[in-house]
Amino acid sequence: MSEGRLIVVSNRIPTEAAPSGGLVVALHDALKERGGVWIGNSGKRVAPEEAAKGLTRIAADPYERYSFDLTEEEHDGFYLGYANATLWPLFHHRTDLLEVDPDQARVYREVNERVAGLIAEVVRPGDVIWVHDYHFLPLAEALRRRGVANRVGYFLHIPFPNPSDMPALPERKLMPGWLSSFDLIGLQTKRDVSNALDFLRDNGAEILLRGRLKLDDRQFEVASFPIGIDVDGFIEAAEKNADAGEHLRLSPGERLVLGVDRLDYSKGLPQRFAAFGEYLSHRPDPQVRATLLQIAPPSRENVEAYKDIRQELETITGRVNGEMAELDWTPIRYIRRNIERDVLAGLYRRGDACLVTPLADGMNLVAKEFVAAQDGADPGVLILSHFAGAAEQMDAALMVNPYDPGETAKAIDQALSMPLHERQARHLSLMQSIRETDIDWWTRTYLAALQKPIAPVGN
Ligand code: ADQ
Repeated sequence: MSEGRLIVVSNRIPTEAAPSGGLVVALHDALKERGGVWIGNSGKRVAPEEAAKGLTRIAADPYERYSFDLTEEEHDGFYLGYANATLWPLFHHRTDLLEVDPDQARVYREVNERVAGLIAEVVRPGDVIWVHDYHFLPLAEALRRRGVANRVGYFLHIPFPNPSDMPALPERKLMPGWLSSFDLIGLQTKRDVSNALDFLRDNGAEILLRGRLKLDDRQFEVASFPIGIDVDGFIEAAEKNADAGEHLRLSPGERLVLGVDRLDYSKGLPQRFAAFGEYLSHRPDPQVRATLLQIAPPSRENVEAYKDIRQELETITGRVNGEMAELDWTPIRYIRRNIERDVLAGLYRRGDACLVTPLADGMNLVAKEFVAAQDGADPGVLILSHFAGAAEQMDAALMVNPYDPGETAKAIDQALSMPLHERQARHLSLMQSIRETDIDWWTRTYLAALQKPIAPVGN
């Protein structure tokens, strides 16, 4: 086991002394424990002279945090452009939305070069570097070019693309070199691993052992590490905030179906709203009142493909509510802002069902949070898309094809009429699965694999 520090690189860096949010807290704990450095984007946009100044130390204790700023051009080309208008759609199987823009691709690579230069200044022999997500695909290659020989790991939070979609990316020829410059590529699911292996094999990599590859002179590994949540922390928050549902002023007997997502076309929201409308029109007992509470704060509003989805959702909400609402009942309630985590935990607990119906999703932590927040004596039911990474582990959920509103509508009916013993049995099984790979398991297992020196296989 290496004695060096842990250096975490992620797009955004938490600025508060005690950050919140599952992933951020897990990385915070790992850094606190072994000492280290976190490097990320401040979120500030500055003039080029200002950005060129490099890293700003924003905290020194219990570990060092450094941020870098982006210029306006970098924010547009690196973040809004290549990361979110090219890679995001490609990796979520939406090549129809993919933007091709050579300037954005250039800026993406330039930012990665600049960040590699900043890391090279702080790294010491023995340190291990852990890079997060699709913003930094070329980072290890840029580090290697600067002579950084440390262990460098990568974790991709979103799905690995289907190899058959890869030709839509003009920079696809660079991808094998980007990936093979890391020592360990962590992916969410087995399906992602199999896509990555297929792609790398088709592009000249030799598979030495399961998960161990060789490309040119480099050996590296690819494996799945399904991300989890802080299960006990979430249970505690849900219990403490069990009265959060009272704010909703539901009428007696009214059923609550929840949806919680960033407003993103990958989350299948229009299909979900249509399915809920279909459930209401066909429900066997018209006396049953169910409300869909959808919490969906906007994200990446400056990316073209995100503009239509908001409009589309407002139209469906208007249609369903227009047809179904009563004086004292609004079937779809759509909240477009962030809700405090603790309140969210309490709302989950009040939910009779939760719709997690993405068209593509790396993992989806909402599915795990909803399960953790339930009262085991009278739990709500998780309705889960086959296309969420979480589906590989959470097979005791009601599984649906999110493209089929009829099937999802039936699942809503089944969830809301499910006998207590079945709800309890499903919940117990789901709790087991989220405990097995919780967030501590994830950081520990990933870091153990990253630190393990690999003995070269073959020649
Ligand atoms: P996301 O696409 O952001 O994450 P998800 O995994 O569901 O998706 O995580 C969202 C987080 O934000 C959850 O913790 C949720 O509670 C919180 N959240 C969502 N809406 C909120 C709201 N209105 N108010 C407050 N909090 C809200 C990416 C990948 C996922 C992968 C994660 C982690 O796209 O597939 O699971 O990273 O690896």
